[in-house]
Formats: sequence, C-alpha cells, structure tokens
Amino acid sequence: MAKKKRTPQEFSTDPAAQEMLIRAEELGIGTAFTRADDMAPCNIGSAGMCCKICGMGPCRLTKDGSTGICGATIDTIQARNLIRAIAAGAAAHSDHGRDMAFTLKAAANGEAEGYYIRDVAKLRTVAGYYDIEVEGRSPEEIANELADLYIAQFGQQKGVIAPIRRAPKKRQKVWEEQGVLPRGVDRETVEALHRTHIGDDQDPEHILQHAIKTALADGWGGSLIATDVSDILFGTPAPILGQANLGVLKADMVNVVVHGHEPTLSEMIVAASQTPEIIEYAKAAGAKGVQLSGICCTANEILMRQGIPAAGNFLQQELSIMTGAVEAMVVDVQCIMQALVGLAENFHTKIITTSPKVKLKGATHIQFDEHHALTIAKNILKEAIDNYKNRGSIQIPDVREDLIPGFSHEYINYMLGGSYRSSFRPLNDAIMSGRIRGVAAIVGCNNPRSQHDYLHTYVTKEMLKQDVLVVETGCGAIASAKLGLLLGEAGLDQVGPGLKEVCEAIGIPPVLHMGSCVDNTRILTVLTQIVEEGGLGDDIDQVPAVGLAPEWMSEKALSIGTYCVASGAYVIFGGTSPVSGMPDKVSDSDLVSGLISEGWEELYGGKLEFIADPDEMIKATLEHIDKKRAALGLPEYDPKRFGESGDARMLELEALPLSERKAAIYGLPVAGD
Ligand code: SF4
Ligand code: MSK
Repeated sequence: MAKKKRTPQEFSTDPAAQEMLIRAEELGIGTAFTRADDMAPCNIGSAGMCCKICGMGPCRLTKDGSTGICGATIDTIQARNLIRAIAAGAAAHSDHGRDMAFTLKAAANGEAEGYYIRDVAKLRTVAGYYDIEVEGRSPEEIANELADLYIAQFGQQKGVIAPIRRAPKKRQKVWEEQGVLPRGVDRETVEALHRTHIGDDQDPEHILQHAIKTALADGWGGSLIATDVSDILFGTPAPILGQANLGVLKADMVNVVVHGHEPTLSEMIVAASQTPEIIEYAKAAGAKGVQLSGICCTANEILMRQGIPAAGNFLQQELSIMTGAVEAMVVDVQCIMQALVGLAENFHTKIITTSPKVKLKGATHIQFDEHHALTIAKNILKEAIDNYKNRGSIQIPDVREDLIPGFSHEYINYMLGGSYRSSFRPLNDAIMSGRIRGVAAIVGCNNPRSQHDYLHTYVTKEMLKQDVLVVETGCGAIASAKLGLLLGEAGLDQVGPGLKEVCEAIGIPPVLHMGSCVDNTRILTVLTQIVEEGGLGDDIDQVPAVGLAPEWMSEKALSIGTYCVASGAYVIFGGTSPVSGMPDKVSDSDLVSGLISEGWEELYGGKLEFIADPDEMIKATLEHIDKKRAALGLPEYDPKRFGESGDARMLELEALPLSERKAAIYGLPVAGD
C-alpha cells in the first residue's frame, strides 16, 4: 500500500511554513518534506545494522546471530557506525573552532580586514584560564598568545587539551580514571577513524570509550574554542530585541539570507550592509535598502549579537526561497541542503557558496578570505542587489514574532546578581527551594520525518508548565522564538507558578536563547558554574538537569549528546535510534543501546537514550529531575507553594484601591469595614 502523503499542516506546525508548503504544492515544487514522504528510510541502515566500511560489503545484518563477511557482529557494527558519526560531528564543530582561532590570530596581527577584538574583557577572562599574562599587555598581544594556544589544541599529540581544566574538578578526575581525557582534537578524531577501519577495534565497549574521548575533544575543545573566539571577536551576547520567521523578509528591499554556521563572514556582511556605499547601491537598484536575515545557526550567531532577524530554522531554508523574495542565499558550512540550487532555479535567487570547503554544483562561488572580508562581503551584497531586478512574483507570509536572544553564561551570571555581585546563587537557590524544579536544555535540529517544530515546542511548553527552566540553542531555539516563548511577558502565561516568579523577579523569558549549536558549550559552562556555586552537588551529574534533542538529525547532534553525557548529563533524543537494531530478528542487538544508556551512566553519571514519544520524553525528564532533587536532599517539587509572591502579586495588589491594597499587604481591615 502506498504511503499516505502528509498535508502542509501535517508537515509543520508553523503557519509561515505551512503557507510556503501550500505555495510549493501549487507550483509543483518538491521540498525536504515531500522527499521525506517519498523516501522510506532503510530500516537496516537506520537501526545501525549495515556496514559499508570495506569493499567486501556492504554487509546487512538482519538475521539472528549473523555477521559481516569479516565476522563483525551487529554490536561491533553499531558501535563503529555510532563513533564514525560522532567523529564527523566533532570534526565539523572543531574545524569551525580552528578557523575561528586562525581568524583571531590574523586579527591580532592586524592582517584581517574589518576584524578587531571587540570583547577585551572576555579575552582577558579566557586568557586567565590558561595563565596567559594579561597585565600591561595590549589586547593584540594577549590575543596572539591565546590564538597560538588554541591553534595548538588541534594538532597536540600528547598530554591533555587545555580547555578541559574549565570542567568541574571532580569531573576531570572521572575522565582521568576512565582514560578519556582528550590529547588533541585532531588526534582523537583521526583515531576514531583508524579504530573503525576494517580489521581494527572490534570490542563495542572499547570503541564507545573512544567515542566519549572524541566527543569530549569537541565539547571541551573545538566547540568551546569556537564559542570563546566568536565572543572575543564579535562580542559576548547580551539580550537584544530580534524577530523570527519568514515574515522578516521585506517586499521592498533586497533580501539576503545568510545560512550555515560560521559568524566570520556573516558578521562582515552585517557590517557591509550598513555602509553608505551598499545602501546607495541598493537604492540605485530601486530597493529601499538591504534586508539581512539568517537561517540555521548563522541566524543564531548574528541574531544574538546584532539583532539581525532569523528567517527560520533548518527546514525553512527551502521555504525562504519559495517566497520568491530572496535575491541571494549566502551559505558557508554545515546543514546546507544540496536541493537549494535546483529549487532556486524556479525563482531568481542566487545561491552563493563562500567556504573553500563547501561548493554546490550550479551555485555561484565567491570565496571567503578573512584577510579581505569586508571587500568580499560588499561584493556578495552587490551580486544580490544586481539580482533585485530579476524578481518575479513574491509571497511573503505575514508571520513573524519578536524575541529576546543573547543569554550567554556571562550575561546569566550578571543578570542574576548585578554588576557588583554577579553570581549563580539566585539560580541555585531557586532550584534548591523548588521554585525552579530543574533545568532542561532543549537543543538541536529539525527533521522532516517528524512534524516541523512540533516536538521542540510541545516538549518546551510542557517543561515550562512544570516549572523547569529551559535553555535552548540551534534550530530548537528558533522554533521557540517563532512561538513567542523567548519573550519576557509573552511566554509567562504558559509557565508554572514558581518559574514564573523567578522570571518576573529577574526580568527574563522562561526560555533562554543561548546561541548556535556550537554554543552548547555555554550550557556546559552554566552547569559548571551551578556546581561551583554550591548547594547542588559537586559535579554536573548531580544537578537536576536534562538535555533533549527532540528533532535531531545531524552527526553534530550525536557528538553534542555524547559530550554532554560524558559531562554527566542525561540526554534524550527523539526520532529513531541509530543503534536500535531489530530485537525481534537479532537477539543481542540491544547491547550498544544498553552500553550508551546504563553503561555510560555507571561510568559517567550521564546516559544517552532515544525516546520517540514526546510524552514519554517529558515523563523521563521529570523523573530524572526529581530523582536528582531527592538525591541532593532537596524538598519535593510542589507547585502549590509558589505563585503568591514576586512581581505578579505586586501587580495584582497595585490594581486594588489603596485601602484594599494596605489591607492585603498588612492584614489591616479594609477602610469602611
Ligand atoms: Fe562487511 Fe566486515 Fe567489510 Fe563491514 S568491515 S563491510 S562487516 S566485511
Ligand atoms: S543548524 S546542526 S540543523 S541545530 Fe546548527 Fe540546526 Fe542542527 Fe544544523
């Protein structure tokens, strides 16, 4: 029987996406959604039971006890497939970090046109972690030494990568005992590939230990370096007003959408778009100016620092082009669909690739070079402006939502305590008292196999009702933004009483946008600071916190999930498990699932599980949070104890006549009684 095709409403919960999917249907244009309907996933490959590592295969293991031609068992094959995915994810993040470190070096030497050290305070703080002398030295001197140290982390052969020292002491000890302290970022990634070559490491447990080491080299290495350097060069994010969804595109302006992950070029495009030269050039072409917006994590990078609007998340890259109003989509690395070029042929949109690592057949390539970044950014914008005259019919959904992104861990620290006593104490206290039941980091991608944004937003809303503070990154953060959950007041009517009090008292949204997918390291830092503040245990695995990636799809997500588990977190992924096997056909196929769950929990205190049902996901999250609360001896979560204090109560009181207000506050009789 042919598989039922989904409707636009079944494809996405987002009205803007639905409108564009209807347009796609009318124009007879396919998208990732329709291709997902047409392409049934291979049930052997998706369960991790296919090996194509050597030319004797591919070997598909579907029968009880069967092995590959070399004798590899399903457990070995699953572990090998998983570590290879983690290594690819770690490589993607870490190569991003390496490029950022080289840009820092060039900027410090005055060789990077348009770049300078914008956040000297962060530079000095980061340098301090590594005992780099800061007193009496210029920012450029400090940056030069830091860049050298960071560049060295990638090729280091022996010892331990330096940023590891920023993890809680007890956690570092766990890693030392397990022998998983990463020596060098590249070394661990290369070894993951070596170990999984035909005829190498065949012991699933042994392979998975190296998976942990590889992921740690990402989370506490390459990714952390990427975040640090981005902040130093472009500024540490702080709350700023932004907008999200396709309605940010403008009918009377040249629309340039930047898509991918690296902030180096997109920041320069932002700067170039604001120069009189480019504004005049756009006006001469008949437009009112240039409207920049972003997709995926490039969107997050420029949204949280510059307030540049986000046109959407991963599954909206095609839909933004479908508006007919995009003159150019400028892409760098990661999460760029090959379908963009063919799709753009139906409209006038130019797809412009910019990274020396990423080319798409049929796209225009304008290679980025940090030494001439501003000039290149202007050339890209001029290409887009020249294309404005070629626009055909347009349809921009009138759907957009305000949001406040930019909650770096530095800002959270400041907002909790103020300028003179910045501290995580109020957050720890709120968790300890039960006002905040726990913390959920809801991160990751979209996946057209499930309804776009549904799992993200459903799980997020349920967490808020349960007084769980939510922090988000990546495409999940953009999903919440589109729903209005990243606004102070807007989200609060959907929030439990205790969390609401905290949000009102501090003046924060109930969902904190913490950046792009490479910025999940900010979450590690928050967890570390919570531990260091005291009262919630002495290691990350004791904090009542859970990580969730309900709509994951990328290999980077697997690396992120694994480094969070290694750091002590319970991590739940939605969708299908890449190591599920087929228990009805292969008897021992749950070995790897067990190793990454109970096995890793025993070794690291964190575990990785795949739970497709969102209600089960929520149940498991709350149970874990409550279990951790109980282990810390904290009071049982009870929402009835909260909701009667704080600003909300004050607002209610202010609405009363004076005599009643006094009566309510001081217990006095109401005048006239
Ligand atoms: Fe088959 Fe073994 Fe080659 Fe994998 S490594 S393809 S299981 S023969
Ligand atoms: S962009 S990795 S779809 S979060 Fe970072 Fe979004 Fe996932 Fe790409």
